[in-house]
Amino acid sequence: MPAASFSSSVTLSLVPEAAGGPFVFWGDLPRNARLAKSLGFDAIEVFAPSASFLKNLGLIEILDETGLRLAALGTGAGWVLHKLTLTHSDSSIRIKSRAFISELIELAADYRAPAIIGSMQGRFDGSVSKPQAFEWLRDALNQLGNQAAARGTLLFFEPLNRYETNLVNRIDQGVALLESLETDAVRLLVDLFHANIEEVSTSEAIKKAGRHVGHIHFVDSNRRAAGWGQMDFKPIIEALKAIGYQGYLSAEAQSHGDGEGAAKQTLTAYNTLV
Ligand code: LER
Ligand code: MN
Repeated sequence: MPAASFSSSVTLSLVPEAAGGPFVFWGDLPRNARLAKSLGFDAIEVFAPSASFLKNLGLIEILDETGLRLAALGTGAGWVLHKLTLTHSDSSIRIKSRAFISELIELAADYRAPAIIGSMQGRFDGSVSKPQAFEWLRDALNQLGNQAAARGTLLFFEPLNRYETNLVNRIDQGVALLESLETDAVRLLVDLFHANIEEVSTSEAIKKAGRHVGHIHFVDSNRRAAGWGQMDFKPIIEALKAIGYQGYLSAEAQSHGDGEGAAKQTLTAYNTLV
Protein backbone atom coordinates (compact mmCIF):
# COMPACT_ATOMS: atom_id res chain seq x y z
CA MET A 1 0.00 0.00 0.00
CA PRO A 2 1.60 3.34 -1.01
CA ALA A 3 1.95 5.92 1.74
CA ALA A 4 -0.85 8.47 1.78
CA SER A 5 -0.09 11.99 0.60
CA PHE A 6 -2.44 14.93 0.93
CA SER A 7 -2.59 18.23 -0.92
CA SER A 8 -4.73 21.22 -0.12
CA SER A 9 -7.17 22.84 -2.51
CA VAL A 10 -9.83 25.53 -2.33
CA THR A 11 -12.88 26.05 -4.51
CA LEU A 12 -13.50 29.14 -6.59
CA SER A 13 -16.84 29.74 -8.28
CA LEU A 14 -17.12 31.86 -11.42
CA VAL A 15 -20.90 31.30 -11.55
CA PRO A 16 -22.77 34.12 -9.77
CA GLU A 17 -26.04 32.25 -10.38
CA ALA A 18 -24.76 29.62 -7.93
CA ALA A 19 -24.76 32.24 -5.12
CA GLY A 20 -25.14 30.59 -1.73
CA GLY A 21 -23.53 27.42 -3.02
CA PRO A 22 -20.62 25.70 -1.28
CA PHE A 23 -17.75 27.64 -2.80
CA VAL A 24 -15.12 29.42 -0.72
CA PHE A 25 -14.04 32.09 -3.22
CA TRP A 26 -16.24 33.87 -5.71
CA GLY A 27 -15.24 35.60 -8.96
CA ASP A 28 -12.03 37.51 -9.68
CA LEU A 29 -9.87 34.52 -10.61
CA PRO A 30 -6.52 36.37 -10.57
CA ARG A 31 -7.13 38.00 -7.17
CA ASN A 32 -8.51 34.88 -5.48
CA ALA A 33 -5.89 32.58 -7.00
CA ARG A 34 -3.12 34.87 -5.71
CA LEU A 35 -4.82 34.97 -2.28
CA ALA A 36 -5.13 31.15 -2.21
CA LYS A 37 -1.43 30.87 -3.04
CA SER A 38 -0.43 33.44 -0.41
CA LEU A 39 -2.45 31.58 2.22
CA GLY A 40 -0.61 28.37 1.39
CA PHE A 41 -2.96 26.26 -0.75
CA ASP A 42 -1.43 23.81 -3.20
CA ALA A 43 -4.27 24.09 -5.72
CA ILE A 44 -7.60 25.57 -6.71
CA GLU A 45 -10.73 23.74 -7.82
CA VAL A 46 -12.69 25.86 -10.28
CA PHE A 47 -16.46 25.95 -10.87
CA ALA A 48 -16.95 27.71 -14.21
CA PRO A 49 -19.97 28.50 -16.44
CA SER A 50 -18.41 26.57 -19.32
CA ALA A 51 -15.11 25.48 -20.84
CA SER A 52 -15.16 28.34 -23.37
CA PHE A 53 -15.68 30.91 -20.61
CA LEU A 54 -12.69 29.57 -18.70
CA LYS A 55 -10.50 29.31 -21.80
CA ASN A 56 -10.86 33.05 -22.33
CA LEU A 57 -10.07 33.89 -18.72
CA GLY A 58 -6.35 33.16 -18.81
CA LEU A 59 -6.41 30.29 -16.28
CA ILE A 60 -3.13 28.92 -17.59
CA GLU A 61 -1.36 32.24 -17.02
CA ILE A 62 -2.71 32.45 -13.47
CA LEU A 63 -1.60 28.89 -12.71
CA ASP A 64 1.83 29.60 -14.20
CA GLU A 65 2.17 32.87 -12.28
CA THR A 66 1.07 31.52 -8.91
CA GLY A 67 2.44 27.98 -9.18
CA LEU A 68 -0.96 26.69 -8.06
CA ARG A 69 -2.11 23.39 -9.52
CA LEU A 70 -5.63 22.89 -10.82
CA ALA A 71 -7.19 20.25 -8.54
CA ALA A 72 -10.30 19.70 -10.65
CA LEU A 73 -12.93 21.42 -12.78
CA GLY A 74 -16.57 21.24 -11.71
CA THR A 75 -19.28 20.67 -14.34
CA GLY A 76 -22.31 21.49 -12.18
CA ALA A 77 -22.91 24.79 -14.00
CA GLY A 78 -24.47 22.69 -16.73
CA TRP A 79 -27.25 21.95 -14.24
CA VAL A 80 -27.28 25.33 -12.47
CA LEU A 81 -27.40 27.41 -15.66
CA HIS A 82 -29.00 25.11 -18.24
CA LYS A 83 -30.72 22.30 -16.30
CA LEU A 84 -28.66 19.77 -18.25
CA THR A 85 -28.38 16.23 -16.87
CA LEU A 86 -27.02 12.93 -18.20
CA THR A 87 -30.26 11.14 -17.33
CA HIS A 88 -32.83 13.61 -18.68
CA SER A 89 -35.85 12.09 -20.47
CA ASP A 90 -35.11 14.19 -23.57
CA SER A 91 -32.28 12.65 -25.61
CA SER A 92 -31.24 16.03 -26.98
CA ILE A 93 -30.66 17.24 -23.41
CA ARG A 94 -28.61 14.13 -22.62
CA ILE A 95 -26.51 14.78 -25.73
CA LYS A 96 -25.99 18.44 -24.74
CA SER A 97 -25.05 17.32 -21.22
CA ARG A 98 -22.34 15.00 -22.47
CA ALA A 99 -20.99 17.70 -24.78
CA PHE A 100 -20.91 20.24 -21.93
CA ILE A 101 -18.95 17.86 -19.72
CA SER A 102 -16.75 16.66 -22.58
CA GLU A 103 -15.50 20.20 -23.23
CA LEU A 104 -14.58 20.59 -19.55
CA ILE A 105 -12.79 17.23 -19.57
CA GLU A 106 -10.70 18.44 -22.51
CA LEU A 107 -9.86 21.73 -20.83
CA ALA A 108 -9.12 20.12 -17.47
CA ALA A 109 -6.81 17.64 -19.18
CA ASP A 110 -4.82 20.58 -20.60
CA TYR A 111 -3.93 21.27 -16.95
CA ARG A 112 -3.54 17.56 -16.10
CA ALA A 113 -6.67 17.75 -13.94
CA PRO A 114 -9.91 15.74 -13.75
CA ALA A 115 -13.40 17.07 -14.27
CA ILE A 116 -16.14 16.33 -11.73
CA ILE A 117 -19.63 14.95 -12.36
CA GLY A 118 -21.99 15.52 -9.46
CA SER A 119 -25.18 17.44 -10.09
CA MET A 120 -25.22 16.49 -13.76
CA GLN A 121 -25.94 12.86 -12.87
CA GLY A 122 -29.56 14.07 -12.64
CA ARG A 123 -32.30 11.90 -11.14
CA PHE A 124 -34.98 9.41 -12.18
CA ASP A 125 -38.61 10.51 -12.11
CA GLY A 126 -42.00 9.71 -13.61
CA SER A 127 -40.92 9.51 -17.23
CA VAL A 128 -37.52 7.91 -16.51
CA SER A 129 -37.27 4.67 -14.55
CA LYS A 130 -34.37 4.06 -12.18
CA PRO A 131 -32.91 1.25 -14.36
CA GLN A 132 -33.18 3.48 -17.43
CA ALA A 133 -31.48 6.36 -15.64
CA PHE A 134 -28.61 4.12 -14.53
CA GLU A 135 -28.25 2.72 -18.07
CA TRP A 136 -27.87 6.24 -19.45
CA LEU A 137 -25.54 7.24 -16.61
CA ARG A 138 -23.30 4.19 -17.08
CA ASP A 139 -23.17 4.78 -20.85
CA ALA A 140 -22.19 8.41 -20.34
CA LEU A 141 -19.57 7.61 -17.69
CA ASN A 142 -18.02 4.99 -19.98
CA GLN A 143 -17.81 7.45 -22.87
CA LEU A 144 -16.56 10.37 -20.75
CA GLY A 145 -14.26 8.17 -18.72
CA ASN A 146 -12.66 6.87 -21.91
CA GLN A 147 -12.22 10.44 -23.09
CA ALA A 148 -10.45 11.35 -19.84
CA ALA A 149 -8.27 8.23 -20.08
CA ALA A 150 -7.32 9.09 -23.67
CA ARG A 151 -6.03 12.44 -22.32
CA GLY A 152 -4.14 10.73 -19.50
CA THR A 153 -6.41 11.99 -16.75
CA LEU A 154 -9.33 10.78 -14.67
CA LEU A 155 -12.99 11.66 -14.20
CA PHE A 156 -14.47 12.15 -10.72
CA PHE A 157 -18.00 11.02 -9.91
CA GLU A 158 -19.65 12.43 -6.78
CA PRO A 159 -22.43 10.80 -4.77
CA LEU A 160 -24.82 13.53 -3.55
CA ASN A 161 -27.22 13.49 -0.62
CA ARG A 162 -30.85 12.43 -1.04
CA TYR A 163 -32.06 16.02 -1.39
CA GLU A 164 -30.02 16.53 -4.57
CA THR A 165 -30.35 13.19 -6.36
CA ASN A 166 -32.15 9.85 -6.07
CA LEU A 167 -29.47 8.02 -8.06
CA VAL A 168 -26.17 7.77 -6.16
CA ASN A 169 -26.28 8.96 -2.54
CA ARG A 170 -23.76 6.75 -0.79
CA ILE A 171 -20.13 5.74 -1.26
CA ASP A 172 -20.95 2.02 -1.61
CA GLN A 173 -23.50 2.82 -4.32
CA GLY A 174 -20.82 4.85 -6.07
CA VAL A 175 -18.35 1.99 -5.87
CA ALA A 176 -20.94 -0.42 -7.31
CA LEU A 177 -21.55 1.98 -10.19
CA LEU A 178 -17.83 2.45 -10.92
CA GLU A 179 -17.24 -1.32 -10.77
CA SER A 180 -20.01 -1.82 -13.35
CA LEU A 181 -18.24 0.43 -15.86
CA GLU A 182 -15.96 -0.71 -18.69
CA THR A 183 -13.63 2.24 -18.10
CA ASP A 184 -11.27 2.33 -15.13
CA ALA A 185 -10.76 6.07 -15.42
CA VAL A 186 -13.58 7.12 -13.13
CA ARG A 187 -12.89 7.68 -9.43
CA LEU A 188 -15.19 8.54 -6.55
CA LEU A 189 -15.36 12.05 -5.16
CA VAL A 190 -16.30 11.79 -1.49
CA ASP A 191 -17.91 15.03 -0.33
CA LEU A 192 -17.83 14.89 3.48
CA PHE A 193 -20.98 17.00 3.79
CA HIS A 194 -23.01 14.55 1.68
CA ALA A 195 -21.37 11.56 3.37
CA ASN A 196 -22.23 12.99 6.80
CA ILE A 197 -25.91 12.87 5.80
CA GLU A 198 -25.95 9.53 4.02
CA GLU A 199 -23.33 7.23 5.59
CA VAL A 200 -23.55 5.07 8.69
CA SER A 201 -19.79 5.63 9.01
CA THR A 202 -17.91 7.78 6.52
CA SER A 203 -14.56 6.40 7.63
CA GLU A 204 -15.68 2.78 7.25
CA ALA A 205 -17.18 3.54 3.85
CA ILE A 206 -13.92 5.15 2.72
CA LYS A 207 -11.93 2.12 3.88
CA LYS A 208 -14.25 -0.20 1.93
CA ALA A 209 -14.06 2.01 -1.18
CA GLY A 210 -10.24 1.96 -1.09
CA ARG A 211 -8.63 2.70 -4.47
CA HIS A 212 -11.88 4.07 -5.85
CA VAL A 213 -11.55 7.26 -3.77
CA GLY A 214 -9.99 9.91 -5.98
CA HIS A 215 -10.94 13.27 -4.45
CA ILE A 216 -12.34 14.67 -1.21
CA HIS A 217 -14.57 17.67 -0.73
CA PHE A 218 -13.23 18.82 2.62
CA VAL A 219 -16.05 20.48 4.55
CA ASP A 220 -17.77 20.30 7.93
CA SER A 221 -21.14 18.83 8.89
CA ASN A 222 -22.93 22.17 8.44
CA ARG A 223 -21.25 22.80 5.07
CA ARG A 224 -19.03 25.41 6.65
CA ALA A 225 -15.21 25.35 6.62
CA ALA A 226 -13.71 22.27 8.29
CA GLY A 227 -13.51 22.89 12.02
CA TRP A 228 -16.56 25.16 12.16
CA GLY A 229 -19.08 22.32 12.52
CA GLN A 230 -19.37 19.13 14.52
CA MET A 231 -17.65 16.60 12.26
CA ASP A 232 -14.99 14.34 13.77
CA PHE A 233 -12.39 14.38 11.01
CA LYS A 234 -9.82 12.19 12.77
CA PRO A 235 -11.30 8.78 11.77
CA ILE A 236 -11.81 10.07 8.22
CA ILE A 237 -8.18 11.14 7.85
CA GLU A 238 -7.08 7.84 9.40
CA ALA A 239 -9.23 5.99 6.85
CA LEU A 240 -7.68 7.97 4.00
CA LYS A 241 -4.22 7.13 5.32
CA ALA A 242 -5.23 3.47 5.62
CA ILE A 243 -6.18 3.34 1.93
CA GLY A 244 -3.03 5.17 0.87
CA TYR A 245 -5.05 8.10 -0.48
CA GLN A 246 -2.96 10.38 -2.65
CA GLY A 247 -5.04 13.39 -3.54
CA TYR A 248 -6.60 16.64 -2.46
CA LEU A 249 -8.58 17.75 0.51
CA SER A 250 -10.47 20.35 -1.47
CA ALA A 251 -12.47 22.91 0.53
CA GLU A 252 -15.96 23.03 -0.92
CA ALA A 253 -17.77 24.98 1.76
CA GLN A 254 -20.14 27.90 2.17
CA SER A 255 -18.12 30.99 3.02
CA HIS A 256 -21.02 33.32 4.00
CA GLY A 257 -19.29 36.32 2.44
CA ASP A 258 -15.94 35.72 4.12
CA GLY A 259 -13.95 33.60 1.68
CA GLU A 260 -10.61 34.50 3.20
CA GLY A 261 -11.80 33.54 6.68
CA ALA A 262 -13.18 30.22 5.46
CA ALA A 263 -9.98 29.56 3.53
CA LYS A 264 -7.81 30.31 6.55
CA GLN A 265 -9.97 28.09 8.77
CA THR A 266 -9.73 25.29 6.21
CA LEU A 267 -5.93 25.44 6.29
CA THR A 268 -5.90 25.51 10.08
CA ALA A 269 -7.95 22.32 10.12
CA TYR A 270 -5.93 20.80 7.26
CA ASN A 271 -2.58 21.48 8.95
CA THR A 272 -3.84 20.11 12.25
CA LEU A 273 -5.19 16.91 10.73
CA VAL A 274 -2.74 15.71 8.09
C1 LER B 1 -20.88 19.57 -5.82
O1 LER B 1 -19.55 19.23 -5.46
C2 LER B 1 -21.77 19.32 -4.68
O2 LER B 1 -21.32 18.95 -3.60
C3 LER B 1 -23.24 19.51 -4.88
O3 LER B 1 -23.87 19.65 -3.64
C4 LER B 1 -23.55 20.72 -5.72
O4 LER B 1 -23.06 21.82 -5.08
MN1 MN C 1 -19.20 18.46 -3.39
